[in-house]
Amino acid sequence: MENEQKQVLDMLQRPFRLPTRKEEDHPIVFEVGTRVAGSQPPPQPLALARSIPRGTVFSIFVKSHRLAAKELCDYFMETSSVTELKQRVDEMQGLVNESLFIFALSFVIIRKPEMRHLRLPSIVEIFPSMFVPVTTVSEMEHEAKKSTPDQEIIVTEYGPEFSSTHLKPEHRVAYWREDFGINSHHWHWHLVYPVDLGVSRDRKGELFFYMHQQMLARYDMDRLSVGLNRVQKLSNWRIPIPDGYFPKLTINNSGQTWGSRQDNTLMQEYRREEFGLQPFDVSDLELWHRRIMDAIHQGYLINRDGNLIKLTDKVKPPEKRGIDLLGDTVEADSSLSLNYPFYGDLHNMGHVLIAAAHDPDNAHQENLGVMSETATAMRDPVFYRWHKYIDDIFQEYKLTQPPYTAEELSLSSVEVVSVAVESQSQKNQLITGWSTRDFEASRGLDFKPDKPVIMRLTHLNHHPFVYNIEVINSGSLPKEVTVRIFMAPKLNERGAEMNFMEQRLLWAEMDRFTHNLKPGPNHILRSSTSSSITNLNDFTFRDLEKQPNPDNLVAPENTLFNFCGCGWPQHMLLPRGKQEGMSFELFVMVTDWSQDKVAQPDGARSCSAAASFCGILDALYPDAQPMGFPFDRRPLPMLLNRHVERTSDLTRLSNIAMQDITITFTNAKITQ
Ligand code: CUO
Repeated sequence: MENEQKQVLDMLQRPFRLPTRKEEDHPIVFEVGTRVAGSQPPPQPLALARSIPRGTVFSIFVKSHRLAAKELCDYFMETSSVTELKQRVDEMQGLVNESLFIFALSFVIIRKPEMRHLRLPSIVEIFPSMFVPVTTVSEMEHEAKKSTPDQEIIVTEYGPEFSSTHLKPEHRVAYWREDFGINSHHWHWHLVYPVDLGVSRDRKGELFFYMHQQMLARYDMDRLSVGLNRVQKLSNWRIPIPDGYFPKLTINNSGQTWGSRQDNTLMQEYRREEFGLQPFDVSDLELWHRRIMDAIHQGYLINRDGNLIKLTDKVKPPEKRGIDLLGDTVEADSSLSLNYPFYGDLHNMGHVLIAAAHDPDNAHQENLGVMSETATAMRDPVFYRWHKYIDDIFQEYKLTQPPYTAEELSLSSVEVVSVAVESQSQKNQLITGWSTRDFEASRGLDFKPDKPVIMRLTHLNHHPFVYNIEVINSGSLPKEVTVRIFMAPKLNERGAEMNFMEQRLLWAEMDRFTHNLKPGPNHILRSSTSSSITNLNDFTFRDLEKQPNPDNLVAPENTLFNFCGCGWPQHMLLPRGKQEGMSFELFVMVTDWSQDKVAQPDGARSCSAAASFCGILDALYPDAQPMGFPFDRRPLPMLLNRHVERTSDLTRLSNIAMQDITITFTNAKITQ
C-alpha cells in the first residue's frame, strides 16, 4: 500500500500542473473566471473556492478569499483518511487557484488529528517562484533543457545580491527581507493562526501582536547592523510611500508577475473589481484607527451588543487580556473581533490597499503586489513600515498598563551570578557570515526533461553557540524556574546608549525554557540550536522521501511535527552585526515556574520547538506571563529605592543579569 507520507508529497508537488482526471470521472462544471459577486447566488457547490481564478493572486488579507479558503478547507476536513483526502484533492486539483489549493491542503494536514504524523515539505519547494526571480526560474529551465543525458542534476545559485542595488539604502537589508526562511516562517505562522477559518487558538490575538513585534525588533537589529535607522511607522497614508519595491517574482507558470510599486507611490482609493470588495480608501483606515485609539484611551472596546468590554492585561484565565482582544480586533478576524462592523479590518485592508497602490483601479491590469501574500510580503520594505504602525497601536495600549511591580519581577531565592555565550572557544564573541541551502525547484515547477533542478539560495548564518549561565538557588529545595533570554543592540543609531524606554522594543527573544535548579550553585548550559523561537525542521521533499519508514513517525514525540514546523529559521537567530564587531547586550531573567506554568488540557503533549512564536497545537500557550514580559510595559520609576533609567537597572534584582557581547560579520562562508 502506498504510504500516507508519499501520498501527501504527491498531492503537494507541482501545484501548477493540469488535472490528470478525466472529465467524465468527475463531471464538475467549472466556469472559468467566475468572481465572488455580491448579488449572484453561487452557481454550484464550492463556488466560492472555485471563484478565484487559477494563476492569480490568492490573498488571505481579503475577506472573500478567506471565505473561499474556509469553503475548501471545510470540504477537505470532511474526509477521514489520507486516501479519502486524496480523492477530494484529485477532484479539485486543477479547478481551484493553486495557492488556495496548497493553503487548504496544508491547513487540513496540520489540523486533522489523524494526519498530524505527516510532514509538510518546505513551501520554498512547493512555490519556488515565490522565492526566486523569474530570471532565475528561466535560467533553471534553460539549463535543464540544454542538459546532457548524463548530467544528473542542475544547480542554479541565487543571492546574495537579491532584487535591488546599493543605490537604494534599503537594499542593505535585502538579505534579511528576502530570506527564504523568514518568508516561509511567515507563511507557516499565518497558516497555523489563520483568520476567519473558525480557528480560535489560545491567545491568538496576543500572539499576532507579539510575533510581529518580535520580527520588527529583529529587523531593526539588522538595520542597525548595516547602518540604517530603525524602521519608521507608516501612519500618514496621505503622502506617498518613499520606497518602491520590484519583486520580479511570478505568480503562476505562465509568467504573470506580482505588481511592482514605484518609489513615491500614493495609496489611492481601491476600485478594482476583483475580490468583491466595495471601493475603500485611506479614510476607512483612518476611521477604524480612530475608533480603536478611542477604545484604548477610554479603556474599553464596545462589542456588537453595545456592551463595554474592559481592556486590561490583569485578568484571570480564561478571561482574555486586553492585548488579546485588541489583537483579534486589529488584525482582524471577523468572528473574533469584538465588533468587526465597527472596528473594521484595519491590518488586513492596509495590506490590500498598499498591495494595490500601483494600480488601484486595475487600469493597467497589473496584479496586486507582494504585500497581498504571506509568503512574499516580508520581501517588501513597506511591510515593516505597515507593521510598525500596527505595533504602535498595541504599544499605545501597553503603555496604559501599570508597570510590573518589584514583586512581579523578582525571585529573591535565586541569583543569576553570570551569563556568557561561547562559540568556537571564544567567549562573548559571536560570528556571522554566509551559507547556502539547496532546494529542489523541480518539485514545484515542471522542467523538461524531468530531472532534479536545484536552486542554491544564499542566506545569513552564524556559528552555533552555547549559553553558559551560573545560577545560585539559595533555597533548601530544588526549584523549577523559567529562564528567559533576550538580546538587544547596546547603542542606537547615534552610537549612544539607550534608556529603558528606547531600548524596550529592540529586545529580541532568544530562548525561553524551564530548568530545575538544585539547591546551591547551578551551571546551566544551553545550545543556541535549542532555541524556543526557532525551527530546525525545515524539510525538503527529498528529506521526507528518504525517511526509511515514515509510518514510524506516528511515535508520540513526532505527532506535533507540522505545528512545530512553524518557527523562526535557525540561521537567522542572530543579527548580522558589523564587520568591525557590533556591541549587543544579553539579558537573562529567571522566574518562578510555579507562577509561569499553565495547566494544559489532558492529552496535550509538550513540544518545545518554536513554542515562543508559534504556541503548541491543541494546547495553551506555555507561559502564563504576558507575551514580551518583562519588556512589554513601561518600567517602575523606582526599584529598590533608586530610579530606573536603563535596562541594566533591573539587574539590581538578583534573578536578572546582563552581559555585553560582540557580533562580528565576516562576509565569508560559514560552514557548520
Ligand atoms: Cu503577518 Cu500583516 O500579519 O503580515
